[in-house]
Parts: sequence; C-alpha cells; structure tokens
Amino acid sequence: MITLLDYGAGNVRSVINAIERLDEQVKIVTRPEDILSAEKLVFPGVGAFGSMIRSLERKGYIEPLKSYLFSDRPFLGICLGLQVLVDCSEEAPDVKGLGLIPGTVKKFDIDLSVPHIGWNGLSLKRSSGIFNGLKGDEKFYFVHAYHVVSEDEKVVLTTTNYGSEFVSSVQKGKIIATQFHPEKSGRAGQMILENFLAVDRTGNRPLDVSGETVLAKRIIACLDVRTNDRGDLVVTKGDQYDVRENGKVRNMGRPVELARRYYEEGADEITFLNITGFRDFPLKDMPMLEVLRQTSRNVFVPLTIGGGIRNFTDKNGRTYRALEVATEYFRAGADKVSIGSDAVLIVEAYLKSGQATGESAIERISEVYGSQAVVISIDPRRVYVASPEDVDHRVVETAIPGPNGEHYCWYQCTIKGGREGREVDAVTLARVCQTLGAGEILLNCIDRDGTNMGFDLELINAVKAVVSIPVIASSGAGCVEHFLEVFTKTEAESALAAGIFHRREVPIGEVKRFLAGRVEIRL
Ligand code: 1PR
Repeated sequence: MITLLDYGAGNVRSVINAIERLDEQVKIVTRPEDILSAEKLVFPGVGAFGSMIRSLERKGYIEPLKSYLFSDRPFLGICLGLQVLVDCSEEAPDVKGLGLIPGTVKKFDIDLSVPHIGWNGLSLKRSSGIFNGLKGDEKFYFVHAYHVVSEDEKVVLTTTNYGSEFVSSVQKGKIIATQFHPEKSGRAGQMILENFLAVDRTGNRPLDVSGETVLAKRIIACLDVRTNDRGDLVVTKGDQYDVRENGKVRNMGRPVELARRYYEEGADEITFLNITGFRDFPLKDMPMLEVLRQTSRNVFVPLTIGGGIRNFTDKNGRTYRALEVATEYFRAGADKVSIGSDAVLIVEAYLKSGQATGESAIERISEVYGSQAVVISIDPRRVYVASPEDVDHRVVETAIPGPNGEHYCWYQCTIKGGREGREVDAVTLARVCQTLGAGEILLNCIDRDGTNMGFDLELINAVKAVVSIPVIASSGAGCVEHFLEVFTKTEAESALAAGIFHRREVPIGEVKRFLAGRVEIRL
C-alpha cells in the first residue's frame, strides 16, 4: 500500500494511475495521522513553493512529515516534493522548507528558456537501486523554473545540465526525491516507480552514465476535439481551421484511442484542444474531463488541454472562474491548460489599461499551479502591408510576398477558432502573456494549418525573439524535413503536428528516426 500526500494542487491523478498500473493500491492522506502510519509515502509536489508550504501548514502536515522523514522511512518526492526537503526557496523567502537536506532552492539564472520544460537525461553521481533496469541513456520529463542547490554533496544521486548543472535527484537513506516526473516519463519513469515500490528487494546496481546531458526537442501530437453532427465526440482536423468536408465535420478517430496510439508511437506530449470550447462552457461539457481521465490511465507523458478556459457567467447568473475549470482539468489528469481566446481579451484589456488586474485566468492559474501549467495557444493569421509604417503592430519582413507583392506582414490574433480577428498582433500577445505569468506558447498559424507546407518560420522567429519561455511551433508540418527545418532555423523547443499523424502519412517514429543524430530527441 502506497500513501500519497495530496495537498490539493496539480495533477496527482497521473501519479495514482502510474502506481495503480503497477498493481499497487494507493491511499490518499486525509489526516496528519495518515502520514505517520504510512508504509511508503509518495509526495508529488506541483505548483508554487510558498502555496505548498502554507497548505501543508494549514492541514497540520508539517510536523508529521518531518517526523516521518527524520526517522528514515521510505519516501519518494517528485518535483516540489524534492524542493520541500531543503531549508528554503528563493521562490518564497518568507516560508521554511523541511530542512532534511541542508540547501536552498534557486531560480534558473541562465541564457535559455525558463521554465526548463521537456525531456532531459541524468548524469549519475552515485549508484542506487532506484535505477535498476535502466540503461542510462533514457530521458525523463522535467518541468520547473527552480532547482535545488544541496550543501551536502553526498546526497546527490544525479545531476542534469540545462544552462548549468543542477541536482536532478537525491537519496538520503530510504528517502529519494527527483526533480523530474517519473509518472510522466513513459516506460523509463514507470521503472523508477517500480523500483521504489520494490525498494526492500532491489539491489544497488549502478547506472553506467556520467557526463553532460542535453534537453531534447519535443514532438507533440495534437488532437482537435469536438462533437460532430451526430453528437459523437471526435478528433477532427481542419484546413486553415475549416474542419468540414462536404458539409460534414471530418472524423479522424476517437480521442482516447488516438492519444494512446500516439503515446505508444513515441509522442513526447499530447495536446487536446476542445475547439468549440468557446461555445460550450467546459464544466458543462464533461466529456472532455472523461477523455482526460481515461487517457491518463494509459498515457504516461504530459497532457495539455485547451478550449473554453475563461471566467464565465451562466444564464442563471452563476459565475465560474477559469481557475475552477483548470482545477477540474488538473484533477482529471491534465498537466497543463491552454488558453486561447481569453488570452487575447486579457491582453487587450491589459494594453488598454496599462496594468495587470491580478484576476485574469493567466495570472490566477499560474499563481496557484505555477507558470509551467499555463500554455497560451495563439491562432494568428497573416495580414500583408506595403510598409511597416502602415500599422501600429509588430511588423515582420517576409520572404513570402503577399497577393499584391507586399514584403511585410503582421500576424493578427483571432478568437473563437479563427472566426474573429482582433486588433492585437501575435508577437505582442506572446510578450504580454509571459509578463502575466504564462509558461509556454503554443504558436499555431491559420495560414499554414493543414496545408503540409511546413511551419511558418518567420512567425516563430518573431515570437521567439521577444519571449524567454518555451515556444511550441505548430501548423503546416508535411514531412520529416519540416521538423528538422523548424529545429535548425528557429529556436523553438518543440514542434506540434496533427494531420500527418492522424492520416498516418508520417508517423511519429519516422520523424524521430529522421531527426536522430541531427538534433537531440528522445528515442
Ligand atoms: O479559444 O481558449 O476556447 O481554445 C480553443 C482552442 O481550439 C484554441 O487553442 C485553438 O487553437 C483551437 N481551435 C479552435 N478552432 C480550431 C479549428 O481548427 N477550427 N484548432 C482550432 C486549432 C490548430 C492546431 C493544429 C495545428 C497542426 N488547431 O492545434 O493542430 O495547426 O495542424 P497540422 O499539423 O495538421 O497543420 P479557446
């Protein structure tokens, strides 16, 4: 029996699913005594350090946790569950950590995108049974802006490189904690969980690796989901956002089955977009929650969900907050939420008033769940202009001239799935969303969507130039070479595709085999 410490933030569903899949039962801590009576305790920490500590204090969990840890009983901490073990964190200087390991938590101070999101390797400093069965070249899923600096070298199990070398796992007696997410790290992560469950039995086989590790470029499969004319929830796919063919919504398959297929084919992440979410309020559209619940039972890579995440007042006058919607999605198994239309309206309001309200969906969700949990999905369309002076927007010089030979364009943001153009450009939108707390940009392009012409590199470079958070390049992938192009001609951290995967024209495995040796990827 595993006891799981859930203090109410983030996606614990995936950890429960990953453990149950190993035929182990999970009991959730509901009272402080449950911590003391645990045989093996798992602490998956998500969100922000300060809100985590305050929540543990409110629930009376701090003392039992200390007592459990200081008596050296089996413990697996994940992400914040590692950071909580040291003395304090730069993220919240007013609160204290548990102090089991002397050290601090510091923000990445590097020249690369922060948060550090994606699959990276481990460089082994000590051997441990927790790595039994691994070859050593596996990659694991990280998502964090802060990292542990340990004053005690002896506890450091592995380090990882991202701009600098940081501690990616520790072990002190029976206490093990990882900065990466084993429950989101595919088969390699499952093996770590299995080793933890069997901790009494495993030996101490060393993992034969050391040396620098490299963050992989991610390949993401995207599933645009909506109800078709018969009322079935289907994955669909548009051409420049038009999902109808001969008047009918294109049906590319069932969401849960397709997500599982892409996981098995090697997708590094899966994104669901409820493309009519702007019409149907998500909390009234429970099928998407069910899709997440079912998917997270068998898919152990990060899941993003988007569509309709916004503050909403129903016809009876009841107001729902975007944070409530996000919470439901995280509880159902999502790791990140993606905000589309609402982000445009938030940025418009910000540009008009010149100040943040603290109440927008972006600010509230990132405050509670951390910026890494908030993706901004941008749906821009090119608007050509004869000269940069013609408009007040961020204009890009383009090598693909417009219909009247124009050499400049700006990227107009749209809402409601491209149905309505707004007066804000994609570059400004990305910059402001980062300021408001977003952790990643999903950069679509309506002109390229479904065309198989390749990604819009000019758009990606223009956005990448103004943000320091990771960017997912999306729309237009038609062949393996397009992925190489986007990773060598732009700084995008990941590339997303839909049509070529759905139609089995270019499977994910083929993309990865082509990229192997050319750019860093997870095989
Ligand atoms: O605005 O917060 O309710 O979110 C709605 C979400 O649904 C947005 O993220 C928006 O991008 C998405 N969406 C709305 N309408 C459509 C549509 O297609 N009619 N899909 C739509 C967007 C674009 C990509 C697509 C890539 C790759 N899909 O995600 O998967 O372009 O396609 P390709 O590889 O086939 O070229 P809100």
